[in-house]
Amino acid sequence: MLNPEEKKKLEQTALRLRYDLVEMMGVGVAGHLGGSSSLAETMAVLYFHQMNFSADRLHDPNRDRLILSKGHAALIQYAALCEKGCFPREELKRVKTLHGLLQGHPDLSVPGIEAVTGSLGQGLSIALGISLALRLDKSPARVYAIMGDGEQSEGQLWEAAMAAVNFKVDNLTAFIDWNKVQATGATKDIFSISDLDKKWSGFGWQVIGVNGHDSEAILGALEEAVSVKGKPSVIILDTIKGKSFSFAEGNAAYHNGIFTEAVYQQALKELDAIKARI
Ligand SMILES: Cc1ncc(C[n+]2csc(CCOP(=O)(O)OP(=O)(O)O)c2C)c(N)n1
Repeated sequence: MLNPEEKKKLEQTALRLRYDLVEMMGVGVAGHLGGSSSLAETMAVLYFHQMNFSADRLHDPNRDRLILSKGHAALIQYAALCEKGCFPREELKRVKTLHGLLQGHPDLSVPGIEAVTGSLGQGLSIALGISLALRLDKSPARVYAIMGDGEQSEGQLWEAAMAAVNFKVDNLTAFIDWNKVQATGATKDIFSISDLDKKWSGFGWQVIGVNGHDSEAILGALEEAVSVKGKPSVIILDTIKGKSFSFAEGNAAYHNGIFTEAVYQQALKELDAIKARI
């Protein structure tokens, strides 16, 4: 569990990641704000507390791996990797430009990125393959995979879900960012997938539900996941798409939205208000 100082630090880290998101969004260019901001606390907990991951040991065979299966939310992973010192801050401003390091979806040329993702449904299979390889190597490393709730309609991930149970993989923890909105509207209206928890437990996974904006709760879920032996765990993060930006919360328009100058300024103002409180 976290002491008050650690908890505050993680909240401040999540806030810093959201400032980075605003910097990368800039003005007049589309960016995936919504599904990035819903993951700020999870990224803060994983990269800044949980994972054995360091910018100066990117090729350590025993590093923990994070696969962002919902690769369109790359901005939040770029923010975390930048804050970890994997590349210079100037790259944030060059995001999605022709000669920039950081493209619209995760790519292996970015220090700290472990897999190319963006075609939804594939990340869990990749994470499972890595988990099996690490087990063969008797490595203590753990693998984390983050999926979206809209992504749950992709068939391939259910094949990986069955395989992970078949192979009794317990060094793999998956997340579902249950933010209830996908690209063009509410997930339930586009491809309704009820009882996610029962589906995953029916497939044999340990299922843990948690408030995805509470760092301490996320950490508690991770501790539970690590303690489960002989099967994989999935943490269902109850989140708000666009969290911390009032105009974007629950709003599909900011799945891949564009900031005007006024909205950009409002985004900064809203983060400044949070900063004053924590
Ligand atoms: C195979 C595939 N089909 C369609 C898309 C286009 N697409 C990008 S994001 C998205 C919605 C994803 O929703 P969700 O998984 O809920 O992500 P989040 O809301 O967390 O951003 C879609 C359909 C894609 N990237 N890959």
